[in-house]
Amino acid sequence: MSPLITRRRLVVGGVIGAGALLTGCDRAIEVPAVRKMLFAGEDLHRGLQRALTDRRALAREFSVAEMSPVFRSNGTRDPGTPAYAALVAGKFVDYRLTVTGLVNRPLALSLAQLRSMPTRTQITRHDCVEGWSAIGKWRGPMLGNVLKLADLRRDARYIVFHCADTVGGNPYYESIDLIDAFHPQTILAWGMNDALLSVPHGAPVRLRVERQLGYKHAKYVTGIEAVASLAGIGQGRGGLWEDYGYEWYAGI
Ligand SMILES: Nc1nc2c(c(=O)[nH]1)N[C@H]1C(S)=C(S)[C@@H](COP(=O)(O)O)O[C@H]1N2
Ligand SMILES: [Mo]
Repeated sequence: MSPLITRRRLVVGGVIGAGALLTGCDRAIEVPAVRKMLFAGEDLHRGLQRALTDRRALAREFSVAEMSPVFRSNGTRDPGTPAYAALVAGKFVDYRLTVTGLVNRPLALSLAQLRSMPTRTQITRHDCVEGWSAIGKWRGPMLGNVLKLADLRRDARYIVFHCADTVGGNPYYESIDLIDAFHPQTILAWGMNDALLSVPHGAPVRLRVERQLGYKHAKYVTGIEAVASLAGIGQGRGGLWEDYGYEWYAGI
């Protein structure tokens, strides 16, 4: 069974719970009517969650003593492309993080520039949809400060993260709205557990968006794009895993 099918089954289970549709319904999500119903549930869930919790509230932070002795890596552990291998060989001196789209001042930031910005350090729990969690320490500039530097335009509504790796032949990408983008714990982490971010965890820069599930935390970020709509990027659902059926809003 491919990992995509496994994940798809998880999503169906997660959205509709232990209902009659749950048995042998890998393909149910392909049926337009079922798909519509599943994602109507998502809208309801999103609305309820918005009503019940403040999206600007901070995620819980932990003490050094609570950090996980082992923080596993998941998904891509090395993009493995010649371009990425060259960046690793050069210790990321040639890496540039581009900030493009609906900004008045497009940027191409080096790792040194990102590391010279004021940083936030936070010890948080990462929750993967596959059912594991780990507590780690992350360090990097707030995404909001990078967006201010780029002078985000008023018509921007979403921030898209383009990554150096592919999964199943498709480029990994993710997106968040401006509430999450300007949340104080949303950072572009270049440090993890008091060291530079390692290749398995997304070197040189990965997103930490602490009020969201693991797959939203894009690793190997090479480009940040401000957009008014998610249509036209990938399959248009806001992320690689979302294009396979995961929820775009994965708030925790
Ligand atoms: N570019 C990219 N980002 C990614 C992934 C990936 O495969 N590629 N996997 C996601 C998933 S499902 C999880 S749980 C976390 C895992 O982060 P870690 O490897 O640092 O534990 O990264 C997320 N970000
Ligand atoms: Mo995950």
